[in-house]
Amino acid sequence: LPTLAAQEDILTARKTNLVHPSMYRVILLNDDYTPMDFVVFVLEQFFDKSPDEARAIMLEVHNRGSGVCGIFSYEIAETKVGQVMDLAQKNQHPLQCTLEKA
Ligand code: NFA
Repeated sequence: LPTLAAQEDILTARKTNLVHPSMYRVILLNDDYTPMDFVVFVLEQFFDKSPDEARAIMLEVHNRGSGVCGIFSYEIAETKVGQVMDLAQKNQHPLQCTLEKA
């Protein structure tokens, strides 16, 4: 039978090999031209926010300059940034969306 110390070493080795994915905040930035309703639509459509949540985040961005849409793994965060930037460009709005490590 392995000693208690040896069993703990095995458990430690297993835990050490579990790499948690880094998480990233998706951030919306304020501008003077993008319509408020467009920002609310983006938050409902791409970030699964309720109408009230979406309006609160939109107003936070409008009043404070930026706001957090959600926190995701890198791949999901990058996909959401792309979706927001694509829709903004298609509608000729200057809305900016970016990520930052959480
Ligand atoms: N500041 C924009 C306006 O007054 C609204 C806005 C909110 C834009 C959040 C970008 C992000 N029309």
